Amino acid sequence: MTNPRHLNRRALLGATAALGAAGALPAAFAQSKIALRISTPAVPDDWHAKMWTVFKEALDKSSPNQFDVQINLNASLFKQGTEPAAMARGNLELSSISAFDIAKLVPEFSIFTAGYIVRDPQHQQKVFNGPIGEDLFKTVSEKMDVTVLSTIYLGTRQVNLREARTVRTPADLKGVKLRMPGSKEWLFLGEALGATPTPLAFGEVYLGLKTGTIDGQDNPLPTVRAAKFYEVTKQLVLTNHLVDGIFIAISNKSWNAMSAAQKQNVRAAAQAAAQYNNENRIKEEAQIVDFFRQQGLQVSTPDLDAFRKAVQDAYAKSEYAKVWPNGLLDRINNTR
Ligand code: KDO
Repeated sequence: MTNPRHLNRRALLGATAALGAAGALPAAFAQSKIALRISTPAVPDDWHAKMWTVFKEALDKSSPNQFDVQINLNASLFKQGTEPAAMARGNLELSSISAFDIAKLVPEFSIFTAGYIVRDPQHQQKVFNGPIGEDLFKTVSEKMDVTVLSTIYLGTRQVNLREARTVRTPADLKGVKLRMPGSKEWLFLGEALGATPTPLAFGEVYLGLKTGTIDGQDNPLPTVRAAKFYEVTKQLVLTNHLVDGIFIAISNKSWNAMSAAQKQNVRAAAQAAAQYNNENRIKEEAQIVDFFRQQGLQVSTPDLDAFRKAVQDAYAKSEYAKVWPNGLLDRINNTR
């Protein structure tokens, strides 16, 4: 009988000799692939998690054997909100960063953390894919050492409560412990909505709702479905308070080391991912409310003028608005 160990060794020696004769190692063996580590808190079933597979497939097709795309979901590589620092230090190549992350280092970007400014997903894409985005992303690159590649529509944020209550105006959210992600920019938004904001990482929200350490949370409806928050809440209040965006960004260290052709392919892959996410999310948002009703949730619409006025007033009076460049709000409003 042939000893399989010998066979394997012989086969391996033969293969090595053949490679030597050919004079070059295939790229996969030559350790020349550029590692692109991605970290995101997104849950697997959300569109901004699935979009990374679109990114990877697009890049594998346009640049075969050049990139090793590693997708890490559920904040398994870096904690939510720590990705920009990890990218600046060169410990992470790619992530989707929020306006709130950016506002910490580029204060004027806080205009996009304010409620009721961006009107809808189309408005958002026009703002960020036009001159306003171009200017701001230049500053982001200078101050954060990351390059923004595309704008992802995360969805329109709504209030989601553990126990049903009547909510017509922000005053009706008084005392409600509303979970927000953990930064002062996020907490301010919760406060502007009339609630008592409570910081918590995204990965801890389900349990917080289940056990009652928080009374509610805010997120876009596709995320409420994908993260299964509907299992532990009883009401959706359709406040439409933030047309939210995240931005696919790559560390400048990695970006600057790429050839022009590689840069073009990476950017195209990020744009394909954005298109996939944006189309699917917009389609889902248009018909998702029925799903929640079927799950037994109450879905209510508050006095939107009252919410808009309270939130806009809170921002206008805040320290944030003081650093918004003159004319930026008008330029955003006039983008059509
Ligand atoms: C959240 O923590 O509520 C949030 O929606 C904030 C976003 O900026 C983004 O980090 C998102 O979570 C995660 O990608 C999970 O969907």
